[in-house]
Formats: sequence, structure tokens, C-alpha cells
Amino acid sequence: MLITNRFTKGVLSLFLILLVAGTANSQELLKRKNIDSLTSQELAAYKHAIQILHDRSMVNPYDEEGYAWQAWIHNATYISIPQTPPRSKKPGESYADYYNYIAGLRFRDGKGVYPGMCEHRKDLFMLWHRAEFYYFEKVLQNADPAGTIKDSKGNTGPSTAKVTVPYWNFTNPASGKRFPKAFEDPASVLYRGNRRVGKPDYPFTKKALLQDIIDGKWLVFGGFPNATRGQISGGYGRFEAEIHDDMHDTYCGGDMSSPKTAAYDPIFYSFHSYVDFYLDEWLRLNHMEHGYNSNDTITSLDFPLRGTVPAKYDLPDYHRKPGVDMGMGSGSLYPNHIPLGYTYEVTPEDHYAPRDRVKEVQPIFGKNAMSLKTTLTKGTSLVAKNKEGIKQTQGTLKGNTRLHNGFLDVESNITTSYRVDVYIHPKIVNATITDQKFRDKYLANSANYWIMGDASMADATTHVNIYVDRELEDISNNSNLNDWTVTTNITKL
Ligand SMILES: [Cu+2]
Repeated sequence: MLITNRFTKGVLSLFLILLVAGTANSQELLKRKNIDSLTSQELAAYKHAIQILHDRSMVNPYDEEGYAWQAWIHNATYISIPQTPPRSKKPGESYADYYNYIAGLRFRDGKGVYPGMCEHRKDLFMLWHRAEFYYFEKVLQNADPAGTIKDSKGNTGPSTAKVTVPYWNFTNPASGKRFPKAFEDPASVLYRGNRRVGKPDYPFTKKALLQDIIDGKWLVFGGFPNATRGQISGGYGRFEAEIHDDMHDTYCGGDMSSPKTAAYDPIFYSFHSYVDFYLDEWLRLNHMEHGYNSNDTITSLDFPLRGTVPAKYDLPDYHRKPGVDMGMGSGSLYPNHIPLGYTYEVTPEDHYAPRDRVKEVQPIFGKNAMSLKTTLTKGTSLVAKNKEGIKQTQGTLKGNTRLHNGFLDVESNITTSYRVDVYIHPKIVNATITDQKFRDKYLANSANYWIMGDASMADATTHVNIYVDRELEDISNNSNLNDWTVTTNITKL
């Protein structure tokens, strides 16, 4: 009996070994995990990889597999490379400050190169960052796969072969004071000294808001393509305008408060790893692994994604024409995460609110007499500002030419980051936006415009698209649009 048992076990083990070997031959999906859930070994490997990237940039700041170059893909359209290398980093100078200095240098004998520029305020936002991360992760994994390189912090290994970018789920309470603990250790390569500090006395984003946004179709969720909405080029999707921008400039601050410097702060990568998780959830819910389904499609899939990346990591389906294709290939390469080699490991706390809780909420005419947005953001910093802004406008609801596809286009000429609050209220009710009751009841939506750091990118007039579709529908069903007014209030951040 015992022998049979051992024999059976032996066969079973052999079978399992064969099975595991078989799986290893097909592509292994690496897991992006919550940074708070990493083992000490996994966190050490991530930090070792990041450190090696910095070490490379110290030897040659123009190394495409160094940290500086990888960060420039997000924020530098022009870098001047001199024939003789510029000065080295001074003792005590941060990596970020040094890279910023190098990026600003202009040489007479310099060769001008184009690292890249992130896509924001349009439908390319999510897929562009996903492509950027595909290459960034390959660079990390190939930093020290054998685990034999001694980095400048004195660490040899561990192997970086399975490193992925750990995500920061900012909808959970922070494990550190304000950010995940791993980012708050001043001795760590993940630390950056110019972020906002202190424990916020509010949660930043409610999971219910995430759940609400993920229910949208592509244009609502992911943004608008260029030149499809009158004269307006592109346009925000809800996630970008209602959450992403605020996280950069209101919550994180420092390097993160401008696209020009954001990627110098390593927290940028973990923040966007969670943004990409959210995109992945949307794609999965909508069966969009090829970028389209029978009633919706990601727009601009054929659009080339800008960025000078190491061509050796190109996806097999990207048939780059040397000298012609300078970017990361088209968006259509990226909706399916499987060829990209990663997936997400999530815990129950990483998921959103139960869908039913969102569905209970009724805008304006509901039993709570509280707007949907107020309900979804109550007790967070995403609620409307309790003050008169620098610019207030009013307009009729019916026939408002600034309404497109359920979005209100709010125009501004402010050149810093700002918040726009949109109130939709009966004409007979005065817009008393400093009154809490008025705000709670009539706040249709609130969004953030994140300043572009590069002045050449900024339009003379800026626009934020604010989603008010449900309020319009609710009013149409219960009242007469003629009796309603739109008030917008713009507050500088
Ligand atoms: Cu971002």
C-alpha cells in the first residue's frame, strides 16, 4: 500500500514537473503587484533595477536604457547631445535635479534628439502610457537578470529578470504617512524629497467613483481623438480629468505636479501602474483585448505612439521600418496585455465599490436630493472648492453649444493647473456656490486641468471636458431643460 502510494506520488510529481516545464515554455506572464504586498526580495530587485538605471545615466546621461532617458520619454521633446559629455552629478544633488539640468542644456556642437512626449487630454492617454511601460519594464528586467551587478548603493543582485512595476493603489489608505511606505524612506532610491508631505485628513478617491467611471464607453472613459469635436483637439476622458490630474498636482506635488518633470519621481511609475490596472479592468469588462467589440472601439488605434525607445525590445508584431518608425508603434499593439508579458495580482481591497451602491444614487431628483458627483466624492478632496473662483460663467442648458456627447466644454485661458466645478441648477435658484447645500445638490461634476510643463504644448486657450450626461438625462426625464442653468466656477490650484 505504502509502496503504491509512493509510486503514485512519484508519477504525480513527474507529471507536475512536466506540466510546469510545459508552461514555462509558453510565455510566462509576470505579475504586477501592490507595492505594499511585495516580499523584501521583490522590493529589493525593483530598487536594484532602478538603481542600475540611475548608474547608467551617471556614466552616460543619453543612454536609452538609463533612468534619465526613460524619464525623458515622458517629458522631453528635445535633448541636445554634446560632443564632450556635460558635468557629472554633484554630491548631494538629486538625480531628478541633475537630469532636469541636463535636459535644459543646449550645445552649439550638439546633436538634437527627441526622447518623447506623453499623450494627455486625449484618447491616446491610456495606451501611450501602457506602451511606455512595456519598454520601461523590459529595461528594468534586463538591468541585471543574472543578479551579479554591484549597484552604486553597494547591492549585488537580486536578479531583475522578473521585475515588474509594482502599483500604488491610492484608493486604499496609505501604508506610509501619505504614500506607500516604500516611497517614504529617505535612504531609498524610490524617495523624492519635493513631494507634498503630511497625512491627508481625507481619503483622496472613493472606489465608488472608480466604479462609476469604469462603466463608461470608450469616449467617456478613455477620451476623444484629435479634431473630432469642432475646433477642439482631443478631449479628456473621465478618469484623466476627474482623478489622474488631481493625483499629480494636488495629491503628489513636486516633480509629479508637471508632465515635464513627473517621471523623475519614481512614484510616477507606481501611480501609472495602477492607472494601467484600471485600463486593464475596463478592457476585460468590455472584452476589448483587440481594442474593439461589436458596439464600441478604442479610437485612434492606428495612431503611432511617440517615444524613442530601445528597438531591441520591440514587440514581435511591431515591424519597425528603421529610419521611418521612430516611436513605440501603433496603439493597436497594446490593448492585449498577454503579448506584453504581464498581468495584475490584486487583493480584495484593490477592487472597487460594489456596482449596486453606485446604481442606488440618483442625481438631483433622487430621494437623497444630492448630486451623483457629491455622493461619489463626499469626504474626499475631489469635492468642489468652497470658494468663488477666478472665473465664473453662466449659460442656458437648452441648446448650449458647448455640450458635446454628454460633455460640457469649459474654456479657460489660465496657464496654471486649475479646478472646474460645474453646477446645473434651476434658473430660479441662485448659484450660491459657497453654500454647502447648493453645492451638494447641484454639483454636476468637477474636474482638473493639469498644466503642461512645456509652454510650446500649451494652447492659448485651454479646455476641460466635463461629463454631465446623467444630469442632462435626469433633467430631461423629470423637468424642462429650458428652466435650467449651467454655472461653471474655475479655481486656480
Ligand atoms: Cu500621469
